[in-house]
Order: sequence, then structure tokens, then C-alpha cells
Amino acid sequence: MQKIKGAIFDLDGVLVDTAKYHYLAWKKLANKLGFDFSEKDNEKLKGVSRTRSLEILLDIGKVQADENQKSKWAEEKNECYVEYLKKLDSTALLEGTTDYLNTLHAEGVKISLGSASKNAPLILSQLNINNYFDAVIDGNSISKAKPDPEVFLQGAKALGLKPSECAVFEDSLAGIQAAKKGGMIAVGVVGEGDKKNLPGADFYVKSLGEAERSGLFI
Ligand code: B16
Ligand code: MG
Repeated sequence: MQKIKGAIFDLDGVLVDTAKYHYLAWKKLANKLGFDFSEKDNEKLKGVSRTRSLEILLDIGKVQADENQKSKWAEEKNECYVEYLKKLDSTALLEGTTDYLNTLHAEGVKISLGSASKNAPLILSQLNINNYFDAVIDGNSISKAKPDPEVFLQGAKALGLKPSECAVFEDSLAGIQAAKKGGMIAVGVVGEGDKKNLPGADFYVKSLGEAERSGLFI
């Protein structure tokens, strides 16, 4: 099997399913603004930044607002989301996460986070997986959202590796595009979804548990 020197993991949808809490928090805001927000619509927000997510939500509800109001709503949604995060623990990790992180670590593979979330430090700490990460690149350290490769290029750099020596594990199309633009190996983590929704990846797994069982990069 092809070997790698670095593994860069997206957070939401790869290591943990926080999408349902994003959904509940966005839905609460939508309902307050007088419209409904479906789980299907929530798919459009996966991997997208908080600011862009709000714009997509307001488009769905056909709501217009100035920048000041938008930032208050984004803050309000985040406060609600953070309340859910405070109750998170390691049982929320997706199948096989710690096994695969342990295996890669034992193989000497360097590990970085590459997430759009500004809440990544809180989530890693709630899940008790901080120790696996040699670098954490998240929404607090980047200026360009996926599909721009910035988040993953920063991850490779922080690990002291070339992009081509790293594999990126992603559940969003924007993330797969970012990884390929950055010159990395892209692994689509499809979960219960279909790999047709993630075109362009070099490998596909249902979960990190499947990556472990199939010996991906091991
Ligand atoms: P926050 P990822 C992304 O995480 C989520 O998929 C996306 O739904 C969210 O809007 C974004 O983080 C920003 O999150 O509001 O916590 O800063 O998939 O890049 O790990
Ligand atoms: Mg994701």
C-alpha cells in the first residue's frame, strides 16, 4: 500500500458528527426569522464557513439584512451550537476514529487537523483527542475557505512536509477540491452518503474504521 508521511483530517463529518448540532442551531435561528430549514438544506452547509452558511440560510428564507445584523445572528447561532458542544464527549467520535489515529501514529505518520470550524479547539478537547495532533489548522488560522487549499497547505507546512506527502480526509466536495488543488492525496469519507457526491477523490471509505480495516496507507 502507498505510504504517506502526513495525514490531515477534516473535523465535522470525518472525526465527529457535529452537523446535527449545526443543523439544530441554524434551524432555531431560521424559525425565529419565520421560515423552516430542512435537513436536506443543511447538506448545503457542510464544510462551509459560518459566515457563508448564514448567507445560504438567509437566501433559503429570502431574508435580507445588513452586515451588523448578520454578524449578530451568526453569533446567536454559535452560542446555541456551543451549548451542544459543551455536552459532547468521546462517544460522539465517528466509527474507527481513535483506532485509525493510533495506527497512523504508531506508523510514524504526522497528524494535522484541517477544519473550517472556529470551534475546533473546544471540540477536540471535548472529544479528548488533542494529543493525536501534531498541528491544528482551523477556522481561526485561515483567511480563505475551502475549496481554497489554504487550510491543507498550512497543515502540511506545520507538519514540515510537502503537500504530495500528505493525504487529506474529507467529507465535503469543497474539501476534496481543496485537497486536489493543494497537490495532496484526497480521501473521500462518505459515511451513509454516496461517493457520487464527492467526485475527484483518490480513495473512498465509509469511515475511518474502514480505512483501518482496509489498511489504507498502512
Ligand atoms: P464554526 P469542518 C465545518 O467543519 C462544518 O462542516 C460547517 O458546517 C461549519 O459551518 C464550519 O465548520 C464552521 O464552523 O461555526 O464552528 O466555525 O467540516 O470544516 O470540520
Ligand atoms: Mg467536514
